[in-house]
Amino acid sequence: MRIDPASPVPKYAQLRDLLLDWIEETQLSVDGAIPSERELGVRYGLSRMTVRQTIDHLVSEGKLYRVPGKGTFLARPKIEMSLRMASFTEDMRSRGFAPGAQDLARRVEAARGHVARMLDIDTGAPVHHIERLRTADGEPMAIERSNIPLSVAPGLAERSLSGRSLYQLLEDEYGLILDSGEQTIEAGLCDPTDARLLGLPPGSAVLLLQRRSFVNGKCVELAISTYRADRYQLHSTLDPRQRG
Ligand code: 16G
Repeated sequence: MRIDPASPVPKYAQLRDLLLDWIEETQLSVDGAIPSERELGVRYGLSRMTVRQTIDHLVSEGKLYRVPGKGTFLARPKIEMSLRMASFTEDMRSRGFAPGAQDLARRVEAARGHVARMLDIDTGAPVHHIERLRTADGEPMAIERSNIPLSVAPGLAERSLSGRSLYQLLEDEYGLILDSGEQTIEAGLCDPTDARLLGLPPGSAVLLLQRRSFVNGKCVELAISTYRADRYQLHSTLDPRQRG
């Protein structure tokens, strides 16, 4: 395959496709090196600047990473975001990662505006606010900010969550088995505080998730979470029976 100078597709975009094909065909392993910018320029008859533009795009998409002075390498594949009711702990375990949680903040506060509306409780009603940095094999993946009405889990503030699953605790200690949920996912940019916690440059792309979980129609958790967009992707199966 060659670069087509007559194509309306810019050369850097053609090289992107060629490079991705090459990675697939050679079954390049994770952390495997791609050819140097000079080699790619010679191989495809492209200027160094065009090659750099292609690599820059693939790096910002999280497909490749650079090591200064060493070269450019294939990044790990992204994790498919679970669209099930699973807890972070279950999700990570099912993928072979060790789940972790670092407490960032825990307090009981009066529900206001959006939180009260989403939990369907009175303004001013007390809620547990729990902020945790979630890790997989020790690597920061997400920041989860959960709001749980005090009335559904009294005494939760005194229970340690370190090394423990929140969903498991709700089930074991309060008999709360989540039976339905809804979730919205949107793109966002990471603020400096979250960026530092997640080990990302400020302003990096993130996925913003809002999840409501229910037991018998009652909302027991509103979680507003920030997930690393360089480590997660969404995947869904498409059911043709649902057309129209
Ligand atoms: C999931 C949930 C979160 C919940 C957490 C409990 C999102 C998008 N999803 O990550 O709402 O608090 O699981 O995990 O935030 P745990 O049981 O491992 O503590």
